[in-house]
Amino acid sequence: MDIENLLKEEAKRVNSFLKDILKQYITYPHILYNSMEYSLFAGGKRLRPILLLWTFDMFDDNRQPAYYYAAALEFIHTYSLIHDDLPSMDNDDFRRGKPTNHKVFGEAVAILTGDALLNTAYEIMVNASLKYSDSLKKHLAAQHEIARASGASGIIGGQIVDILSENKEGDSDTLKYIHTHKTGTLIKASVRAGAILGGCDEKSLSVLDKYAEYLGLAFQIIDDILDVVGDTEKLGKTVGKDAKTKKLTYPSLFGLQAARDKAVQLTEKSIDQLKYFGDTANVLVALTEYLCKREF
Ligand code: GRG
Repeated sequence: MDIENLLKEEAKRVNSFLKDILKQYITYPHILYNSMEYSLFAGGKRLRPILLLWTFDMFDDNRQPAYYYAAALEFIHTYSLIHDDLPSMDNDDFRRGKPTNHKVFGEAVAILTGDALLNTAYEIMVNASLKYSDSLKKHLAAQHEIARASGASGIIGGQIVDILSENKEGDSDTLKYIHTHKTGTLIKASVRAGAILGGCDEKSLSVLDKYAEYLGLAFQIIDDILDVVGDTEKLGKTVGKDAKTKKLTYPSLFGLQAARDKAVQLTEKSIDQLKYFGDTANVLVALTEYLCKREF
């Protein structure tokens, strides 16, 4: 299977949907539209939308409703990146290979752009549930997954603990909290929301839960490793920042080799879960293998 090409094609479809939907929700003020567009189309991998769509595909063939949720996830993810890069947070100059949003539009517009992306995501999802009101329960359940993952007990909780752990002696429980909340929670919500919208049964959902938990952890550990050994140009963001700000990461707590071993082990465990679905999960297996092969 040519997974790189499949991902490219899928990202193109997601991008085209994102472009259309952005115009439907905002045209004025121009600076806000330009700023939202700038960060949305600065070159993300579209991992969360693709996870949602490919999980959805395992249970349903009519993708149209799922695209709205895929877009909402990317809006929320992009907002979190813009806010994470702000001077009061990680103070980053580069993201997705381009100057960060506040470097281009200024801090006030960057904050408001994040707010606008977050709120528009909910507008998109609520409108989707009104459009497909015969499946209202599935839509509300999917929205609940995404809202929970984006909220206090999701990425925001993870971000707070992450910030408060800088320059401190860390421990593995705190590290696990940061990883599962800052990163894992939105990845898990992407998989769960896709499965729920597709109408999956309880057993499948609990298998996918485990799959996504292992995947989310592996993904963040690899991201931490790449911050040590990666290439700024290839990654599109400044590497070496975690060490500079004394962040609590898997390599800083356990060393690089242990981090590599853990990432491989978690990837294998996540792929094991997918065996339950047989060939239906082939693309998800290929995607999971591919993510682990990001150069580390
Ligand atoms: C609520 C402000 C706020 C933050 C929440 C998500 C988050 C916490 C911060 C963003 C920064 C960060 C390093 C998060 C960890 C998750 C992660 C590895 C994000 C990068 O995701 P990719 O690799 O990025 O999917 P692209 O650019 O490809 O979309």
